[in-house]
Amino acid sequence: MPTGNSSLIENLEDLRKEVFSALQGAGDLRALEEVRVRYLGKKGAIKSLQKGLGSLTPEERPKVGAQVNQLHDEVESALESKRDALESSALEERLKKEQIDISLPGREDRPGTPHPVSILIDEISTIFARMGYDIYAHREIETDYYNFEALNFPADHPARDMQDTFFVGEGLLLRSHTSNAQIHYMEHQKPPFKMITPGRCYRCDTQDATHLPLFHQVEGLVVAKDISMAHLKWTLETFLRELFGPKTEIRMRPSFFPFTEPSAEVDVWFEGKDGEGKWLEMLGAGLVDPNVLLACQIDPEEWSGFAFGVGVERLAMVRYGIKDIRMFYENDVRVLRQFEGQRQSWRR
Ligand code: 2NM
Repeated sequence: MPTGNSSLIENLEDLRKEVFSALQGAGDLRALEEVRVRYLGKKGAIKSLQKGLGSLTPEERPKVGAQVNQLHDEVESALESKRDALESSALEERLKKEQIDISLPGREDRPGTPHPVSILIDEISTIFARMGYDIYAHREIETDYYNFEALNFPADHPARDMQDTFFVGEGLLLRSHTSNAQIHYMEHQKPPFKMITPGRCYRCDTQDATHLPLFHQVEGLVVAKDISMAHLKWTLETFLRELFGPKTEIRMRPSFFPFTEPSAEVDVWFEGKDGEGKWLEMLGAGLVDPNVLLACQIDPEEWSGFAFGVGVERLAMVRYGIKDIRMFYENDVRVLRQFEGQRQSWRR
């Protein structure tokens, strides 16, 4: 550093120019910080000057000292205002970049719709509730006793086969029908009674257009005095006319189920669009076998009953014209959204 008052002052002038041009050139906060360290930092040029004041004569020291300090303060405040300017332009840029285009269309609020199987279970439950039936649900994981034995399925019945039922270990299986719920119900309820039981069932079927390993049933059971096939037929006709319209015709054909005697298949007459109609098999039904009542401590000499069962997916396929049962569970919203609020033509 040159000694002597005038050259030091000249040096100060050069330094001032240098600092201010560096400040001007700082394009962002990082560059500005570098400038600050270079001139005001511990080893910076202005700090070194302040330290060098000690080598001046006592006469020079106050005057030069004042000028160095003044330069220090000027640079400090210039730095500060430059920092403010850089910060606010950075903020402005960010706000511009993150601006929300309020002219864009909003995201639509699309709540789900009830599944067609749920719609049908609700409708069926409503129809039977209005006729005074209890709506009762029970377990899906069941013992052999409640799924087969109490229902009069013989030990060698094909429905008990590995092919037909999912065994889940420890003597438990996934129920193959909802009838287990009716055994539980009868163990706690004294006749007379009317009940239906909706729910999930499982069969070890290979999937195709009409079979899935999981499906839904609604089964009904009435136990009272002197129940006959006439009560059964009237009940199913009334139910199916509520569901499919007042002109609905049904017919019953003899059949076989282990838990009923006699047993029947119930067909419904459907008019096609082309004027051609056909009978479609919709339900199974019959008078409750005395062995089933006995298993539940109900005296078959005193009480009699009818029972029926219907596949909900099958009903929904007929009602909505769906040709493949798998469409119910592929979760394609274009399929599933069609049914909500769809009114049947005979309903007011
Ligand atoms: C059907 C067909 C015929 C039925 C029988 C019983 C019970 F518990 F009373 F024994 N529940 N469900 C039954 C009878 C079910 O489904 C096609």
